[in-house]
Amino acid sequence: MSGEPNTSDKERVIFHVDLDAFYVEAERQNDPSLIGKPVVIGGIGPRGVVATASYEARKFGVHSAMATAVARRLCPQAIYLRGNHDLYRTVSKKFMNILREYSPNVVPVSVDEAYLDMTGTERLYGETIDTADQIRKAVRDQLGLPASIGIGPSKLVAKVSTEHAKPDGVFQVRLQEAESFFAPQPVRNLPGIGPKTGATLAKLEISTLGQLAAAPVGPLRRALGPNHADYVQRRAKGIDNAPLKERVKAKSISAETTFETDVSRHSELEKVLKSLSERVGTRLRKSGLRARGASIKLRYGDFSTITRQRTFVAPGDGDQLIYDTAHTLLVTAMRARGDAIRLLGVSVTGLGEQAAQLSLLDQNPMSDSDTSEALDTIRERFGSEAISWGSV
Ligand code: TTP
Ligand code: MG
Repeated sequence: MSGEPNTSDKERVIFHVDLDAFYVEAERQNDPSLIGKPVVIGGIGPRGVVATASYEARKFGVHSAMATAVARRLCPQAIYLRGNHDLYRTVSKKFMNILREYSPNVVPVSVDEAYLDMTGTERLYGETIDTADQIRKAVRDQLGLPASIGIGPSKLVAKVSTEHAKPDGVFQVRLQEAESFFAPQPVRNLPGIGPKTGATLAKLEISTLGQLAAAPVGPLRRALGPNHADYVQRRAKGIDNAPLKERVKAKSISAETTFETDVSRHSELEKVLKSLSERVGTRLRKSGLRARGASIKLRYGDFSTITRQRTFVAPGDGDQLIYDTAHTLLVTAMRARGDAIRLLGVSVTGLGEQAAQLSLLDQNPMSDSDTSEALDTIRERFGSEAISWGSV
């Protein structure tokens, strides 16, 4: 272990629970003929993207964020489905409720994953690994879904452990093992290291977490900035003292972009507005929440900034709903002031879990949120930094 002390005296026991091939397994509950077969869920149109694939299909190289057209070439025998987002949301709620029976401290982080603080529960449930198996059994018995659990002294180590537990297993890493568990792993396995940081580290000839942990701090700070460098280096050693509940749940989700040169052409602004709406929609759906409204932010060439907000007819999470609302706001704002725009932003507001209060409008089986779902993965993969709007 490194010389850095852990701030708490007692080793924490954190579970990271994540359902296996969630959308596929949820579909299999409705249609058992899908069991054991390669199944791919995502957009099935020409520009469709894979949301997830069953483990049978993953053997052929199919994965999230891949173009469905490529998946079809790799695994033509798979069954291709568009998916049903309302079903996943309902199942997700039941899943979280099962977890809450095992710990008062459950923090959902996406539709199919949550952290549980299980510190000090040994006397209650017995061995830690056995408790994890009890939870997996409860999820399997009540929902028919396979879950994997990573156990660690922190959220970070628990989350990385889950990847080693999958599919349908448990994997535990103790505090004193964390650094050596991380050392041989590629830097991209560390949550928070995306393609951009990965590429920067590659230039410094850092490819594993062990190399990152041992790297001289000077060049690392110059490349990543001092705060980020120190942060990732600490995490590369498996050190993470973050509390389970780090911050209050986001009240809004936003995306914005600054143009290289100010833009006044309507068609160009619409194009960017569409992409921003899709980015926000992706993150919203992955969070499992719905929004009550959307807002836009405009900054003009003289740096004056305005925001405009509008409430939806009913809570929703679809790209089209977000875009249409943002577009109306943009058109109105541009009518009032037609100056060139330096920055454009979109956000969704009033986030909450409104699945139980679906309005009639929302019950269209081919809802906007279903179609948007399929496009989510690619956007997540490439992130906002990957997109340069200057050339749109
Ligand atoms: P994940 O937990 O990342 O993936 P998974 O549950 O399908 O497979 P596993 O955990 O066993 O690796 O995501 C949960 C669901 O979220 C997934 O079933 C589909 C959806 N999803 C997207 O829509 N876009 C994405 O980019 C990813 C990664 C997931
Ligand atoms: Mg999962």
